[in-house]
Amino acid sequence: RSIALIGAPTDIGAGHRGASMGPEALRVAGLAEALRERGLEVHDTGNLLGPYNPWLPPTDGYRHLAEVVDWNRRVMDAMGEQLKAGRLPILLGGDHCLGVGSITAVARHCRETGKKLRVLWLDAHADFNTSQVTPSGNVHGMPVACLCGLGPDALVNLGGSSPAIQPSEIRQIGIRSVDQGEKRLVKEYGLDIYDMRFIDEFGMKRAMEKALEGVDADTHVHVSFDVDFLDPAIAPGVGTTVPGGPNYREAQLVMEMIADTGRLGSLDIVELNPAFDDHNRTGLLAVDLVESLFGKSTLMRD
Ligand code: DIR
Ligand code: MN
Ligand code: MN
Ligand code: MN
Repeated sequence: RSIALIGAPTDIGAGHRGASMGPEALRVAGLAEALRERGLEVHDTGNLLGPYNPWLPPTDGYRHLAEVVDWNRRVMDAMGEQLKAGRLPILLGGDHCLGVGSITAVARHCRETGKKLRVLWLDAHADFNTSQVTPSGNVHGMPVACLCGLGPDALVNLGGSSPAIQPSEIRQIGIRSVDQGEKRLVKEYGLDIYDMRFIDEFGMKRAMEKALEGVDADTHVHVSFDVDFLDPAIAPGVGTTVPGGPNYREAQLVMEMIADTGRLGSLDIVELNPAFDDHNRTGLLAVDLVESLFGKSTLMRD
């Protein structure tokens, strides 16, 4: 299987500057080399070019919406191109607003190839805000809502048909920060969420079994890995840390159980922010976890 790395160096949707340095931090941490060691062919397509971050306050509930749309179009096109070429694309973000472009491309690919889609959204946040309820105007808090058809026209219709996905196609894991108005929307749309309370009570194994239920040979699994999913004690290099996240072993189990399905078809690695990191520790951890996602066992099974 051949892999394409797509860098999207922007923090256009984030509340802190620095996720724009994420792609290079992942490269410096040895992402391509680690995947090659797994026997995979890796094409680093380099970085996409997009607008600079003007760092302005929100207008009508959104910060930098025009620039966010611009970046997402580029991401959607690049992801779509690699999927069409039969490669497994890895988006190196960049903040999580780019999940709109990435997953819109993946959803279209699934429609064209007759595959079922399962999105696994690994995150501390539900990312289901709208311009009405957002506490910040930052679009990285809105991508799941946009994908489900709730958001500004330019993002909701990025791929030409809205909504890009159904709530039934997504599972969220690790959630522990949901804003007040966002909670209501998440319930209304019926999102399937394995939050930290669920994980505390039933364990990560059970959460992942449920999140992967129904994944079969005809399923394309997309993983959208927001690095703030991880507990800040092991992953300080993100803009919006939230205490009480999955520890190292739980995170490894998540990746290994996804790898075991053999159905991984695309991946986002987003919100890595080297400006908050400690000697690229979080970048190195992300690479370690991605190795497991691509089948490396921590138990020396291979
Ligand atoms: C918060 C923070 N829920 C917001 N969101 C995210 O501004 O919407 N931080 N996704 O990473
Ligand atoms: Mn996120
Ligand atoms: Mn997050
Ligand atoms: Mn490793």
